[in-house]
Amino acid sequence: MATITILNGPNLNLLGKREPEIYGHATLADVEALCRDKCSALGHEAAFFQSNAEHELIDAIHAARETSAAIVINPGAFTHTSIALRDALSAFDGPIAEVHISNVHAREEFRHKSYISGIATAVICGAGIAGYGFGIETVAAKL
Ligand code: CA2
Repeated sequence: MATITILNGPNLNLLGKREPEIYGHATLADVEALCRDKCSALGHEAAFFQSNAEHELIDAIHAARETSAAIVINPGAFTHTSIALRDALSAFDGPIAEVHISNVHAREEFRHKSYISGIATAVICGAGIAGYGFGIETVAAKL
């Protein structure tokens, strides 16, 4: 059994509370339940964390170096801005799945650029919250 860390970035605490036409009706609690179920079905443990603060996500990635075999991350808008998050993920040895609920490539131009994709093992977008499950399956298959 391994621990898979699932990280969510800024504003994802608002899931299900606004913009359902883009992000659907599921809440972050629903995402957490999906991730815990998927990890446990695969014989692994989930560590789930959301923060609106870049440094807290970086600290969680550093902590995962000691505690986790894989990371699934939806970096939210930090995807498109944060070299610091990319550098932290680069220092993680295990597989990393980058997940986006929406299809960022069908949205505004500024969402087409990801600082994370180049160091991720897999990138999943546009599958709704099911993408977290696909991300967990993908990283678990590499453990
Ligand atoms: O599609 C995704 O999962 C995103 O990572 C979500 C980010 C966005 O900045 C990325 O470009 C794509 C935004 C998360 C904000 O989520 C909200 C949910 C409900 C209401 C408002 C924001």
